Amino acid sequence: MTATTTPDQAFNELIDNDARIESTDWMPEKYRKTLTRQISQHAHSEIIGMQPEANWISRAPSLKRKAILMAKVQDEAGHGLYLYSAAESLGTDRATLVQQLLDGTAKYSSIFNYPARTWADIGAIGWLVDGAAIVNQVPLCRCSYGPYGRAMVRVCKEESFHQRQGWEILHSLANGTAAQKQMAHEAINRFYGPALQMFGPPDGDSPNSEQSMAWKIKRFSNDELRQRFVDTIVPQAEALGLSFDDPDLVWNEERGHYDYGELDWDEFMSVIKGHGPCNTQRMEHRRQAHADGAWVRDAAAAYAERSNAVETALISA
Ligand code: BYC
Repeated sequence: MTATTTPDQAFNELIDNDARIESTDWMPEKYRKTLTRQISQHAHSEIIGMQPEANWISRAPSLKRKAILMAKVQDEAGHGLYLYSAAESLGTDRATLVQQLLDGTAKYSSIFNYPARTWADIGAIGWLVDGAAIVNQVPLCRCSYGPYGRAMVRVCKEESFHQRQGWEILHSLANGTAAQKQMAHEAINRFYGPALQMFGPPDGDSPNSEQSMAWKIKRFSNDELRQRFVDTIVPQAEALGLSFDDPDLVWNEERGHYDYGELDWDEFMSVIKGHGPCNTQRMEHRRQAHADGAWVRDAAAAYAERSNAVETALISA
């Protein structure tokens, strides 16, 4: 950067050189806005995503399974907290971001509006939902915005453990009784379509992708990542002795990838507009939890105020 470099030239130079933008750097308002949107929605997804699995903590089939599931759900809360911190570094405070979730103006991932009906669904969530999250988030470790990329490194490590625990649940069921194997089969097929939709709409219907890729927030398109995920899960399902019921899921020698059936995009749009099977339940639960936590926020604010007053008194003494 020279004395005559303008802030936007400096920004573009950092992007071109694959360097990081930090919170104190100048950035275009649209870059700040798109990142605040994506990171806060990612944080909301982690927090809402605790619900389907937390429902199963009391019904996990053994003490060991219960302890593992509790640790996973706690990890998701931690991911939400790192991500709210990363989003706040762009200038919007956490209370405002949380309010956007509570009043329904901010989205969270469509996948968490589906119920976890059986214990096998907990396996399917770990293997497929966390598996999809890993494929989406590994490239985000190289996101041009430093605080988001760095948060993703730890999140991805923890997601790997989550994915393994899901796979291990399914492995036990697939090698159990015929009824257990059937339960695993049904679970992975319930989550197959919704998990593929986690990557977002097809590229032609993704209004944010082009600019986000130019800014190196996203490194790959929605369809590229979805394909990468499909190519990963087919051999993994074979290793489990399970299969997906998608008749179009076949290896395409020419493309060197698996083809797969058209996803139900009308259903996806309906879910992200609030009409999925569990949207109402998820939001009611979150609003209640937020109201129940009011005394904790009030106590923390009162404590911070008192500490600041003591500090000011000491400085002026
Ligand atoms: N669900 O232009 P597009 C986890 C929205 S949690 C809902 O392609 P973009 C876990 C999109 O927001 C992991 N909405 O958008 C937690 C946009 O609407 P707005 C969650 C979706 O941002 C607990 C519109 O559709 N992961 O793993 O370029 C337990 C057009 O889309 C969805 C993340 O949040 C969707 N699936 O690309 C277990 C990853 N897809 O905002 C596990 C971070 C799209 O303009 N986010 N929309 O009103 C991303 O990578 C990107 O935001 C997306 C979408 C790929 C999701």
